[in-house]
Amino acid sequence: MERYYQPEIECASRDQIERWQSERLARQVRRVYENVPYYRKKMEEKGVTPDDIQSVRDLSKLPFLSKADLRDAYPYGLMGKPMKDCVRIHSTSGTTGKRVVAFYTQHDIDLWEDCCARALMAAGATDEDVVQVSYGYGLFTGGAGLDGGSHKVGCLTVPMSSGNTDRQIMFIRDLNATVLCCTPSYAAYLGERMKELGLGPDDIPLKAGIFGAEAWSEEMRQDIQKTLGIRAYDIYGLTELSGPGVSFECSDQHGMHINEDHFIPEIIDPDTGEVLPDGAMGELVITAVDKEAFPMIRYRTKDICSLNREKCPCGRTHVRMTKPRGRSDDMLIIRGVNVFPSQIETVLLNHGYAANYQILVDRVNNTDTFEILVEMTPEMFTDSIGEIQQLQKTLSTGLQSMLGIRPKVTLVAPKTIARSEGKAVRVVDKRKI
Ligand code: DLL
Repeated sequence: MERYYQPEIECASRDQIERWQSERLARQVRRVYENVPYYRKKMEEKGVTPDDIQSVRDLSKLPFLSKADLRDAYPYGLMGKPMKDCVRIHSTSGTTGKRVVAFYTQHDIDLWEDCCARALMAAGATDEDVVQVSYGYGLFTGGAGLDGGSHKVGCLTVPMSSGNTDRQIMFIRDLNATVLCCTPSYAAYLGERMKELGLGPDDIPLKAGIFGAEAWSEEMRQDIQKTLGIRAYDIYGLTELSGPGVSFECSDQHGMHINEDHFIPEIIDPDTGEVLPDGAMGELVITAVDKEAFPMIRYRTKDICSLNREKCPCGRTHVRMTKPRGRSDDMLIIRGVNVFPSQIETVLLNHGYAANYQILVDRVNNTDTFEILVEMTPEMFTDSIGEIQQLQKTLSTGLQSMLGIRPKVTLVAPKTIARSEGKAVRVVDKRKI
C-alpha cells in the first residue's frame, strides 16, 4: 500500500500545482527584489522587475544563479531574512575556495523536514518504524534532514551519524531498526561487513533504505537490496536547496519525484543556458519558491539529469527526475565527499610538487577507491623506497586534511604522466555510473 505524508499536496492536480508555483514564485521574486540587493542587481542587469513575473511561465525571464554567485556573496550576501530570524546553518563538505553556507529560518526547517518525511513515507515508513540515521550529523545536511523527517512521521529515530560500522550493525539488530538512511556506498560497506561477521539479510530487521548524497547505479541498488534484504530508495538534494528531499523515490523506483510545491525544476543546456524540453538530458536548475533565509532562484545545480512527466503508478503527480548522471563541472564525489581537482593541486604545489598528477577513481566491491599518481620533481627524485614511502605518507596526510578523505598516493618518476596540448586530463573515473 502506497503511503503519503501529505497526500493532498503530493497527489494534487497539475492545475493546483501550477497555481501554487505561480503564486509563490511571484511572491518570492518580489521578496528578493525588495530585500536582497544582490538579487535586485542581477534582475536589473537582466532588465526584469517583479511585475514581469506573474506565473511559472515567466520563470525563464529571470537570471540564473550559480555557485560563483554564492562565492561572491559569501557568507551573508544572499540572505533573505535578518540574522535574528535565522535558527540554523548548514554547509557543504568543502569546495575550492569558500564552502557554501546555507541559512534557515524555522519555517525553512519545517518545509525541509516535510520533504524528508514525504521521502520516508514513500519508502514505507510509519510511526511504528525505527529509523537509523547514519548520514553524518553536523554541518552536513544528511543527518539533520532525515532526522527531522523521521520525527515528523513519528518514527523512533536513532541518530547514529556515520562511522563505527560494527556498532551500526549492533544497533540495527538490538534496536530493531527497520529503515536505514545513509550514503549508498556506506550501505554497501555495511553489507560487506555483515558478511564478514557471518550475518545475512535474515539476521537484520531492516526493510528499507533511503540512500543519496552521491551518484549510484541501478546495479548497486540491486546489490544493496540483495545483501541487506531491503528495498533501496534514492533521495536527492543539495545544501543550497536545504539538503536531502528536493526529490525522492516512491515504490515505483523509476526516478525521483521533485517536491514541486517548493521546487520548480528546469533542464537547461549547460553550455548555452537554453531551456530544454521534458525528456532531454541537461543541467538541472531549481527555483525554491518558499525558502526564506537562503532564497535560491534559478539555481544551477550542475547535476545532469532529465525530467519525466508521465503518470506515476504511485499516485503522486509531481514530476520525476532521473538519477543524476554526473556533474557538468569537475567536482568528484568520492565516498560521499566532494573533491575538486584544484584542491589537490593546491596541496601538491604547497608540498613542493609540480602540477603533474592524475586522479584515479574506481569502485571496487561497491566502495570508491581513490588514488593519486604524483610525479616527483627531478630535484626530489630518489630510488630509496623508504624515502618514497615517507614522502607518500606526508602527502597523503596533507591531502586528507584538505579534502576530508585520505587518498592513496603513489609517487612516480619525473615525466611519466602524459602531457596534454589541450586541456589536461586529470581524472580517470572508472566508476560505471
Ligand atoms: O548531499 C544532500 C543530501 C544528503 C542528499 C543526504 C541526499 C541524501 P551536498 O553535500 O550539498 O548535499 O551535495 C550535493 O550531491 O549536487 C549532487 O551532485 C550530489 N547528490 C546528492 N544526492 C544525490 C543522488 C547533499 N541521489 C550534491 N544522486 C548534488 C546523485 C546526488 N547525486
